[in-house]
Amino acid sequence: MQDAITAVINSSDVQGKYLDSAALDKLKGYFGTGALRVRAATAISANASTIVKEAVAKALLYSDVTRPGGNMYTTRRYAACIRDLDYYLRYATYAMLAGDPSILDERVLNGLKETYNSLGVPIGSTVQAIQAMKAVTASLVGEAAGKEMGVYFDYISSGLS
Ligand SMILES: CCC1=C(C)/C(=C/C2=NC(=C\c3[nH]c(/C=C4\NC(=O)[C@H](C)[C@H]4CC)c(C)c3CCC(=O)O)/C(CCC(=O)O)=C2C)NC1=O
Repeated sequence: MQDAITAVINSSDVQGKYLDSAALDKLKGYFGTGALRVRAATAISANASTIVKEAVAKALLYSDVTRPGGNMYTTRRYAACIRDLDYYLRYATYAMLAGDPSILDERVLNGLKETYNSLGVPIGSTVQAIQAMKAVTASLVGEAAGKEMGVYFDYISSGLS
């Protein structure tokens, strides 16, 4: 896993140089949003189950996936779906705190699309639910932090697509 700081330092180190002004600006931007990131993570962790529940209500309930024959039908599969959304929310929050998406590649997206395809989990509906979490989260944490979280929800969505 990388974060915004190690990413900037590694790329200077590869060139054997001190941080140049572009690298320092990146760090300044990251440090400047530190309090915002921590505040957002606090609000998200306190409201995680509500965020997931509202996203499910917006994107999945009363659609084909919850009807008999749908991939969320039966409590076991419904629970697996909720658990997956909770993973996406938690890992997007980690990535937002780190300011870097690498944790998503390593711990969430690696092999996920293949698993979903082999189990018949519909990727389109999953992406709709992730996008609904993005909207619900933004309304909870406000515009600036919502935009930052949106980067990582979008990263998961495009990694699945
Ligand atoms: C932390 C990283 C991580 C991820 C991301 C993860 C995902 C993940 N989701 C799975 C299943 C599943 N995922 C879903 C999800 C859905 N079905 C729908 O129709 C909805 C659209 C959607 C929810 C948005 C369902 C229903 C299953 C069970 C499928 C089955 O067993 O038939 C499985 C197969 C094994 C299992 O059932 O536990 C994995 C590995 N596991 C992990 O360890």
